[in-house]
Amino acid sequence: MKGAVIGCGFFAQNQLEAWRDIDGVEIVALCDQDAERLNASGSAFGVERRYTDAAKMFDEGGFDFVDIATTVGSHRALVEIAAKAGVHIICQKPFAENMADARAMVNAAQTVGKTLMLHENFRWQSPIQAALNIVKSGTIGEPFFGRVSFRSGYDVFSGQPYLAEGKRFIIEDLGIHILDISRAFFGDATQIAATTRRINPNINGEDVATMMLTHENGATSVVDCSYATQRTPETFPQSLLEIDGTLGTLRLDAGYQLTVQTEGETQTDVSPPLLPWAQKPWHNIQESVLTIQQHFVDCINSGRQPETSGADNLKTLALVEAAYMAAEQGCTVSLADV
Ligand code: NAD
Ligand code: 89V
Repeated sequence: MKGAVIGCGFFAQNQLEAWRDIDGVEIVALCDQDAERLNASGSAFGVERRYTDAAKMFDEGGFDFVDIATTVGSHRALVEIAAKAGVHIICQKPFAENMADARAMVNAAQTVGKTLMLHENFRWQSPIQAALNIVKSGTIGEPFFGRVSFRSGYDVFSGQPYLAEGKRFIIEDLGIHILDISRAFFGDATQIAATTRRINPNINGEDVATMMLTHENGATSVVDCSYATQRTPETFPQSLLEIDGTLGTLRLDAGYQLTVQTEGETQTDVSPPLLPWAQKPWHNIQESVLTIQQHFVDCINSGRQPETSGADNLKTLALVEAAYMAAEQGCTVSLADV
């Protein structure tokens, strides 16, 4: 399978490393508007075909899929051009700047019968997968309450300066992952309430968000996110879990410690492996990049839809939009209205 990557910035380096680890995949072309970044990645990963213009790269073709690793403002145009070129597509989160764009992107891929997967990797982190397997096995019975929590004081702005600039920050960039984890455990939501705060005076958007979701199956989940939390241990980038089920509870605590209490108690270290190209503390995220990209390849090869397909991710993006509406209006928002 031959691929092309658009966007050779901060996070794409992980995607390029992961592609190198996947059997049967070769990245044959790279694109970035910034020639310096393009050439740095081209040299580092030995990719000769390099473009500063995505349209030109698609005109010349010669690849089966494209991996779009640019920031959100370019996603719709790039997905549409990729669909027109008839290739399978991976697009980084956040999917789009609004629901109308995201729906148009899903339609574009469906019209040409190509796979569109969102690079929504947090649910693929191995500690989260370990917890999901236990919940799905029925060990703790029917889950009726959950808390998915991401609280940190880690400086994300030095690596990703654009995160300090936007009017929206934590729900759109990080909360989107944590809301998606909640969907993976409890299914789709019917309504959401939310509060937001900006604690860091040097950024434009909110850096604290607390959300409460009601799920179709009757479960309630609390999704809380903060980049203003100074505490020890610093848990970046761990998502912590507390899940109550009818037969017991599950907790994923700091340091990747997974505890299951039913009649007895078991504690397991579910720390992610440190891949040869990964660095702590990012290794948890980096491993999930490899896992989700492998999932994309497996889905294409077997004709399945990826778990985080474009159509699926519309529901995660709708939660983001609804959370902002709920926080602005001080009310509970029904997902049917988004
Ligand atoms: P970045 O700004 O470092 O890199 C983006 C690159 O895309 C830049 O080099 C830019 O020149 C290029 N680019 C933008 N528009 C383009 C276009 N139309 N054609 C060609 N090149 C174009 O950003 P980043 O931090 O790497 O983030 C990229 C995306 O990855 C964002 O959407 C971000 O939210 C996401 N991200 C995801 C995760 C994750 O765990 N899934 C982690 C970090 C970032
Ligand atoms: O995963 C992400 O989307 C990153 C970060 C962990 C910094 O929020 O942007």
